[in-house]
Amino acid sequence: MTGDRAGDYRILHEAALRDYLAGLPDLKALLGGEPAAWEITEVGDGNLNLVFIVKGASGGIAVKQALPYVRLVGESWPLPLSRAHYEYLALSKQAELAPGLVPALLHHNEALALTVMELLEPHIIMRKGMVAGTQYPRFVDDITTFMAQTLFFTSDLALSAADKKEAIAAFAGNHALCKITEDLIFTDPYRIAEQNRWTAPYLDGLAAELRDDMELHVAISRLKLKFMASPEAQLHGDLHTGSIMVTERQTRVIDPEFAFYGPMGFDVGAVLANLLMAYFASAGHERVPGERQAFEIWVLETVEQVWSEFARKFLDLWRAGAAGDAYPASLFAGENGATRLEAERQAYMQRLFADTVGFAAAKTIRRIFGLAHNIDFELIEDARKRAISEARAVRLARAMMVETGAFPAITDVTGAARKLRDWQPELSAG
Ligand code: SR1
Ligand code: MG
Repeated sequence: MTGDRAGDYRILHEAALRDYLAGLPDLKALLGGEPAAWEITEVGDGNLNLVFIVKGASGGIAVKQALPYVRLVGESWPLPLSRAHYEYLALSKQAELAPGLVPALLHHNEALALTVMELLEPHIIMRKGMVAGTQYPRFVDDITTFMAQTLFFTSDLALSAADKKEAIAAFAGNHALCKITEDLIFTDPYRIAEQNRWTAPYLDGLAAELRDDMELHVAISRLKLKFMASPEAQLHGDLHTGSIMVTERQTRVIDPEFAFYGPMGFDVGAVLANLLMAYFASAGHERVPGERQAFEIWVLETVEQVWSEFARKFLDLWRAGAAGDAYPASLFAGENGATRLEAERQAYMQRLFADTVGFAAAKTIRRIFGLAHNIDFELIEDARKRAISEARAVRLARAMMVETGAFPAITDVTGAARKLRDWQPELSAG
């Protein structure tokens, strides 16, 4: 890590980036050839940062630089550069706990809010692949290893109380990013907010219903409080399919700039929500009825396996001997203790599943009525078709959030999704 003086920040566009990288011997050697010949392309399509791909005669790298504002909106929405520090911190921990599932870190400059990483090639953003109807056979095993390892080993089940509190403190300053989530996911979609948008006019009625739905307002507020006040583990914090790069044989989790200590169900729910949205969007991408059936079957199987494999791996880690200060072994001695501890583990997972279902619902509704949408739905050109897919997703999400107890198992979620696949919602006039 390079800890240049604060105040040295400047946005590095192509020429400045070339000069900067040319001054770093290791990266210069990795890229190879003359710096003047390096190919530099800005490829950032996320909401916040600049991302460059740099290719030289012998290799390539990815360079991410935080902007002092939200890229999606512009300079009117300032955002602290410190998020690059938290991203680096999170990525370093994830690399230690889930080796091979995040990009290798090659360089970090605190003052420039800039990180250089391994170039992931030929990986693509998973969301793009799913829009195209591609199945990813490695995904379940990789993402469940990533989540089980990063969540378990940063929780009180694995850490001493002192280490856990130090870790919470290390991320506490990332509150501006948490505030984005608190506003955009847990508040704005349920009230009139300038930056909300939806597929109008078809979803105008549904948007108005959301604003009057007091059961939903209670449910989302409970989830918001859980998000704000439950530092269970180090979260990725934005674990959607746009934060995952894949090939059919590899999975890499990127972009943990929203990392903080929060409720585990927020990460697991993010993965499930984005798979479910890909499922509902799929009908809108069909050119011929039924042509994406195999993909849709795979998506729902994946939803089921993501939960079941995550739960299995998490429990295996716990049973293998948790060294954390929670559930002291001395209180669970003997056969009776072992039985009670196992029952407690099952209850823990049931509670985590309920959180996951609620957060998955919140993650779905924000992508349909809030500021930041996803290409799963946005690339459905026919607005009426898009609204139908979105309304199906919202119907499931509302039930998951308000009647969470009606979804005690992951198959209850996939069963309900399957039933909504061809449901015809009433749309507002258009
Ligand atoms: C203003 S940032 C909007 C969204 O982009 C990120 O990917 C997060 O999901 C955030 O909520
Ligand atoms: Mg991101």
